[in-house]
Amino acid sequence: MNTPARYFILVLVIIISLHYILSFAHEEYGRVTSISNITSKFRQKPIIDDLSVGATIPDSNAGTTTHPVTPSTTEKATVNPPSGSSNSSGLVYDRRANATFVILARNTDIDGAVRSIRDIEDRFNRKYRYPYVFLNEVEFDDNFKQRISVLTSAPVEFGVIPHDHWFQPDWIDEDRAKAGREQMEKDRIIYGGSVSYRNMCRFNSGFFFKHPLVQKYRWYWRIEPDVHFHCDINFDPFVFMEDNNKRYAFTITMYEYHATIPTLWSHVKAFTKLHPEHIAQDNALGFMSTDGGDSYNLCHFWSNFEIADMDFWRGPAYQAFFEYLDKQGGFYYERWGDAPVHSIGAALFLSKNQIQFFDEIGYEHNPYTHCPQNKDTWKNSRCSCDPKRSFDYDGYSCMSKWDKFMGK
Ligand SMILES: Nc1nc2c(ncn2[C@@H]2O[C@H](COP(=O)(O)OP(=O)(O)O)[C@@H](O)[C@H]2O)c(=O)[nH]1
Ligand SMILES: [Mg+2]
Repeated sequence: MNTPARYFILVLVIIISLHYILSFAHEEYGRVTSISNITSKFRQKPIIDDLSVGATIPDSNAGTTTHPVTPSTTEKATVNPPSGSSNSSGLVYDRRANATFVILARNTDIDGAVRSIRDIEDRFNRKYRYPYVFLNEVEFDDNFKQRISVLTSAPVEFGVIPHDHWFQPDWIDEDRAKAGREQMEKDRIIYGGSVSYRNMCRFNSGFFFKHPLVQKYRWYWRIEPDVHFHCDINFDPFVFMEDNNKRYAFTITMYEYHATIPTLWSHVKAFTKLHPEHIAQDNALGFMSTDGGDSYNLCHFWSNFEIADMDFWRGPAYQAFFEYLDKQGGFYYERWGDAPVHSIGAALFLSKNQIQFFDEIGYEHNPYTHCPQNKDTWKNSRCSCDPKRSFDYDGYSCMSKWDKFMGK
């Protein structure tokens, strides 16, 4: 062996010996320089592989859009496994939106709430770990809190709704409200005789986004007890909406019962006359009215599923709209639902391209299911629903009207 080769081997032996001495002497040095740690650097970035490199999700408004995963106002993820129940797959995002799930529920809704959270965790949130906020007009009991908390390692908060955000206001004429309820019961209108259902509709229309526990969030995904998510959701709908200037998203659209909102549209028209400044350019009014806004065709987005921007509800246009409608008393004298109120607000104050239909999200709320119509989505997302039985083109659905309106 020549002299340079001898020196080389000597230096190598010294380096290897030093490495072993340091590894035994300093635990941290040993961990950082372990083979498994070094190779993991090359294996990392499990980030939604199929999206971060420009995979596409179909956009009902604009054909096919690339889903960009670029940093903006969103939070950087800490890709630390959760303590305790860490899973092997870990998290799959590199950024998140400022978003939360919001679930309004009663203590008696616990079994249904468990089923919904199991579904959304399995199909989406175990990989994203967005927080949950549960709201109720009374305290959630310990059983409710415990049974929900074991289902997720995401943060979960339970809140009580402020009295005035829930209960029928004093200025409502109770005799008139009662007469309205009795009439609706006689007419066999669903929830026609219920005051609590009316409280719920008014709360969802104008107050949930003001709750102290949701103040810190911009985006929300509404979930109800006993709903089902039938497909893997392999992208982050919040980030998609943020990146594509969307502010309201739905999966099912249908007709409202006219008997629950007999005077709503006349109040909407009065409001638009008073406040034309709030009406958006290129709005979606044409989806709901084919005579320039004179009459309402009863189409609305089914609000038990919603992903939307709370800053839109908190903004001046929707705030003025809600306050105007609330003063008319129709949440109690009639039975105005949060679905038509949100939908009409979105249609008037957003541009139509800010409203997103998520074909990709297989969703069921009894008795209707939306099942992805795109074959690749259905297959790649391992959907458990039957696309042939999707509600989209049922006679009671407004989907074909939406497609036509959006020029699809
Ligand atoms: N805390 C509370 N939640 C309610 C009440 N009524 C309805 N909800 C919730 O409001 C949502 C809509 O109610 P639901 O009974 O599902 O109405 P539907 O979907 O229109 O048939 C669900 O999340 C319910 O759990 C109530 O009186 N108190
Ligand atoms: Mg429901």
